[in-house]
Amino acid sequence: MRLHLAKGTIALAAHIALEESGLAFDLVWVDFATGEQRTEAYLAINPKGRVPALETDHGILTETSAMLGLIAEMAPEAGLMPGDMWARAKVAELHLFLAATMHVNHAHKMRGSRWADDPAAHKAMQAKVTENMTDNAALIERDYLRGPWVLGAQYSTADIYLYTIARWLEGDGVDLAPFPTLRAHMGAMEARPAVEKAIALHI
Ligand SMILES: N[C@@H](CCC(=O)N[C@@H](CS)C(=O)NCC(=O)O)C(=O)O
Repeated sequence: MRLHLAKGTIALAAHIALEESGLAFDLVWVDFATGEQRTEAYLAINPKGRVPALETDHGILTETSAMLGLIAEMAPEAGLMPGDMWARAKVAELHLFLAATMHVNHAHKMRGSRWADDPAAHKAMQAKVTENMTDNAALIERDYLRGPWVLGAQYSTADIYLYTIARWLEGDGVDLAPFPTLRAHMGAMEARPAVEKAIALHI
């Protein structure tokens, strides 16, 4: 498999999952500084002009949640997806919250032009980022993170996805002091060899 990725992005989640899986993969770095994600060559891989994109023997995937699910299924021995039906539903629930709500709230800081052309509107969107991300972190701390992992004792792709977005919180102005379980989760993630190996390439 081949993962197209950029530093500081959600593509870290698929990268960590690949490291955890033990599957063979290559990395292809996309240069955001030159706008490579919008070039014809990259749009032929991912017409959305975003990372990650995962090239597989079956075709190309362009959504993080789908990639995490595929990687977990391809490497069942890595134990990234619970066997229990309800636990899998809770993983899906958090994946969707992270993708559709929290990632979008974060994107209002740098990518306001997706939603408005008026610079004043961009400023107004940026002004909400800290508040929205703090609210999202509080919800996760209270309702999603059983500790030490999202599901309690069992590690899963939800932990990988959550960690990737949690890395953005301080930069978004969120004070992590009121979120001890989330802070412990980040520390536990960083103690995993696969995570350590992946994040070393994202500094
Ligand atoms: N729903 C997609 C979102 C992907 C996404 O928004 N990626 C951002 C980086 S975090 C991107 O590539 N942005 C480039 C741009 O907007 O030009 C996923 O979860 O994989």
